[in-house]
Amino acid sequence: MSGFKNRITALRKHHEELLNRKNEPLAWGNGIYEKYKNPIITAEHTPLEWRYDFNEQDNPYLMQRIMMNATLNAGAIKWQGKYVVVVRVEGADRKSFFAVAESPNGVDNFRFWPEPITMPDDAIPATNIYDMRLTAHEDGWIYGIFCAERHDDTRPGDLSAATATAAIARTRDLKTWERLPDLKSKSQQRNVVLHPEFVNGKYALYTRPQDGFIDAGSGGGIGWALVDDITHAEIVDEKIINARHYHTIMEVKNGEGPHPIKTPQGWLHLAHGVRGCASGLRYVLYMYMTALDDPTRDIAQPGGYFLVPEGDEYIGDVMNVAFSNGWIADEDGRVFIYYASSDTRLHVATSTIDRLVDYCMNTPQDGLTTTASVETIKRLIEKNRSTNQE
Ligand code: M1P
Repeated sequence: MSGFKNRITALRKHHEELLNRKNEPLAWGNGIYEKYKNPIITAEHTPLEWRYDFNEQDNPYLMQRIMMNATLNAGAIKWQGKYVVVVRVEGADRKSFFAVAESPNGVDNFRFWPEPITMPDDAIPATNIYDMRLTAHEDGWIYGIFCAERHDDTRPGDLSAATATAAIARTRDLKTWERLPDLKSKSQQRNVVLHPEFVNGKYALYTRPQDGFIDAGSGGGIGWALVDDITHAEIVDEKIINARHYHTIMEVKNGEGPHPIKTPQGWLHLAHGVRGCASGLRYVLYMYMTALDDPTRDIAQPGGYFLVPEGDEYIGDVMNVAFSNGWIADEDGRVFIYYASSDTRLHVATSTIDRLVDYCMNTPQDGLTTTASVETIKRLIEKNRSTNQE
């Protein structure tokens, strides 16, 4: 065998070892969920055929012809018995695209399907697309809502000026996608998510109105809007259902994660909150619950964060970021939470519906002042004094 062929064999062996690597939960978590030893999908998990030209004449040095930079913010769905994620893959050229990867167990052995998704364009093509939320809606379609980013042509001299719009597509097989017109909204929108059920006979959207491409500004928080026709979706009335507050983990921005999970006690929501600090923005995950009969009515808001970057998760393209737009609630009550760290790689944390509802219902709310926090801690200490712990 030629040296070139030997090198390909070694490359494929190395890649297979990575893809087949077993994952295991980390010991000593917080009791709410388990994090895992390894990220589930990294740029190195992308198929070799996407990166190498295997023709010896054309690529005698066996170079990567196309490099992949990151695999992050994935939508998720249980599909034909498999745990399926629609990953935001970012190439070395900074363009993100969507690609499907599946696993037999939700925590390891993720493999990409052979080709990335070919997503049709809207009337005005986007420069970049990312962060798909998947919703198997009761109308029978699987929807993907994602951010479409375009240059802000009202600022021709500024090459960093961009606009964020919610793009909508739907599919029946995760392979062929029908693009619907982008969401019409007075403000820019990112982190828009489709609720899985009709509400008053209408499609319901979680929104995130924002003043600019980065700045949520006067947007107020996570919003809610009903839409008559998803094939020509337009926000007419929008109300804030999960507001931001001063000196909290979501002081600067927040955004709905995946669509909420329906439980007997209410809708279970996962979201991200952003605050500023000397080293930049810090993105963490938090949870809240809303009423079954009115998904806009808050019934539980545990204080503080639910999940943050830890250890190696702090390091990456955009430091200090935990972000999630996908989770899977299994038939047996297990929940697989897919989150990305520092805009670089994808992880899983596992829990159960019961644990997450318990977390939401029994974690003290944020009292919004130090005094209130200390009183909350003292109440727990007092409770423990009167509890026999043997
Ligand atoms: O870089 C962190 C995240 O920033 C954006 O989220 P948000 O709109 O809430 O600020 C998104 O670009 C997201 O993809 C990214 O992970």
